[in-house]
Amino acid sequence: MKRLFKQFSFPGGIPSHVAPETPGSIHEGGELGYAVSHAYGAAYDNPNLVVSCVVGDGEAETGALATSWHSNKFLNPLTDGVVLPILHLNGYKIANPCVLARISHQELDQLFRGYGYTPHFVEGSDPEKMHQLMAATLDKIFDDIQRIKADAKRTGGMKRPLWPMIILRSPKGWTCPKEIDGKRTEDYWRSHQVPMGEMHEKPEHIKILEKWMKSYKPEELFDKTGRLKPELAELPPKGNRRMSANPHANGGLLLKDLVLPDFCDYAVAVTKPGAISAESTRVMGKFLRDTMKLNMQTSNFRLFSPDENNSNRWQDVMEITNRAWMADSYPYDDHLAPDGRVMEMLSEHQCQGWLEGYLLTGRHGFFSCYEAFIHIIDSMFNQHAKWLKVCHHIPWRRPIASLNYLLSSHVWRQDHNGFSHQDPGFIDHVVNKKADVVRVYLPPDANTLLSVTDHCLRSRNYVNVVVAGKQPAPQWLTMDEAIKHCTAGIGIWEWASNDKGGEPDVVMACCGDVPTLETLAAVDLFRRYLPALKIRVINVVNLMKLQPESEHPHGLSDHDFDALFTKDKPIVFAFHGYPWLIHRLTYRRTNHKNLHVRGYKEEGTTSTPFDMVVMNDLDRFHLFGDVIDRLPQLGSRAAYAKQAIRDKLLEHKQYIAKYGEDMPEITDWQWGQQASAGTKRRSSTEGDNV
Ligand SMILES: Cc1ncc(C[n+]2csc(CCOP(=O)(O)OP(=O)(O)O)c2C)c(N)n1
Repeated sequence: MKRLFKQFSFPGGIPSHVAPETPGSIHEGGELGYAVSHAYGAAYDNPNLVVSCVVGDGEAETGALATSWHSNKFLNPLTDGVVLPILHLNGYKIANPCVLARISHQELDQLFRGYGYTPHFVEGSDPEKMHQLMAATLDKIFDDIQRIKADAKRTGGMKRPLWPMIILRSPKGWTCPKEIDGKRTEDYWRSHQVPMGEMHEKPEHIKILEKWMKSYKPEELFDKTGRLKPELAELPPKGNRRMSANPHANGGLLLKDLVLPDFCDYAVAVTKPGAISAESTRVMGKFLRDTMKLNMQTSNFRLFSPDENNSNRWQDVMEITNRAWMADSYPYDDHLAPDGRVMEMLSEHQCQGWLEGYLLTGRHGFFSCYEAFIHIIDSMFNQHAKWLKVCHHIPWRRPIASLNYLLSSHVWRQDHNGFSHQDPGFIDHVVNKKADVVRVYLPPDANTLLSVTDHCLRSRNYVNVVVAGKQPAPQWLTMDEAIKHCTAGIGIWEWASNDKGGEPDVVMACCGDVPTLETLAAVDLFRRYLPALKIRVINVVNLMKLQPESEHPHGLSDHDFDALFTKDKPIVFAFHGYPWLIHRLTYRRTNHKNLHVRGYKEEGTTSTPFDMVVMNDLDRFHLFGDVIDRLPQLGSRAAYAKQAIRDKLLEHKQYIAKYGEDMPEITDWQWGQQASAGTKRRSSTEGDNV
């Protein structure tokens, strides 16, 4: 017993909150707000599971928890399990009363009926009576659950049931001393976590503690040697029926590999670099559609999005399934059904919480989100990444499917939505986490995105962040090339470089679809204006390749890094996100002093796609100028070219002010062709709801 107590919240022991170390848990108790959405995530596609979920009245005040009551509109009584929320009104948080504990019974009752639940109140402070009341209420609730399930079977499960919930009102710090040092403690916020301290200074506190502990009559529970009495040890369930051994709470035990189609079957037919265009995420959507199809039988794959599934171009998935929906529906609704496998609610918290619950109980999923708004769940990502990090060191925790994000509708193509929708900072946040947990991919085209997607769906115990655009964009690599490029994660694009067999004058690196386009367009300008310049083009798909190998398992060795980026040549690096991140990842590299990074520098508004890159100095003309500035040896030859380019920028501004769109020589630009020779490209597909 000494050992048990000593390890609790003790250096080197176990945390005071429920944590990965706690058998039977999928839910870290530290950061409040996610209990109900985790519970629903666990219940989806687990028709025989009842997930009871205790919610503190303080936790119930958080934004994430407040929205999560609505999860019942997405729960199918035929194919999903049940969540039994137990709202615990103990009246107080750390130092304040709780809102839900201080509204009238009627208001409370109506609130939860309004959320679609049937509340059962269990209220009081006499332990004996409360135990009986709770037991009787649970009996009634489990009968109701069985009846609801049977009704659903009989009627086809099209109607949303009013699921039961419990509202438990009991004193905070129930059965602790009523007062300590003359101050109200039981049934008050003072009982939160540590009702008294100063055990060394105040011997009377030891006395209080002793009296308090003895009030539980340990002599009735344990024998003289401190062992639990056998008749009591008999009471809990056996084997996997024990809470701690429930396999749902160690999801890897239940995890089945996804059946994946061959991603090469979805390849965009690239005959030569840049000749055709495609919407990368729409191509990914076709692959996900068939992934969905192949796993319908096992019901272990879902997609999650805050109302952006189609906007991010995954609509082909609707050929196979629908959006989950148990609320009212109308004949003209678009792909809503009780058994839909696409989870859409306008709450990033919900999508994240549901997906975490779903993954932690041994299933698979993908979350698609506008890049700017994924920040809403920064903190939830933190907690999941921490959970995974700790699990790496707990041998009995079996690997679970990775948490996969597609961040689309990204910073560079928020033409109409403007500044509010322009923020590529989630990746800065993500790379703070342990290298053995996070992966960040920026595939430059559809074929690389397919290869990355396949990889993410097969991986385990990671958080994979994939950033890819949804608008029509030039396609660079054949599937063969894409696989090689993604396998390496970084590489020289030979067809775009002209330094083979010698030394480059400059390295032009790019990471992200739009920076890749602008880099290649800049290289094209050099072909025209300064063809003798030796340029090496490097593309980065796997951002973590830039880190030293000592920092990240994907990191390039210094030797390989130097071979690619040279030890002394200027590097102009066009990056999708904030430029500082590239510096952060490469500051130890030999040639860091020659690294000049362009990226998003918080300049944005409603404008054309090309103007977005111009505002942030990431456009082909600025990149061209950057190279010239770093190669003084070009001398006056370059001065004319630079002037021509400067004039282009002025022309661009005048043109967009007049026509509201980019110049044809920008939109129709094709790699290796004269501007006029290209066919008019469609630069956006806003018809698909922006
Ligand atoms: C998101 C978040 N904000 C703040 C805290 C700090 N905090 C820890 S416990 C607590 C009060 C919780 O009250 P309640 O949910 O009613 O739980 P109780 O301890 O009363 O059962 C707070 C604010 C936290 N853990 N998580």
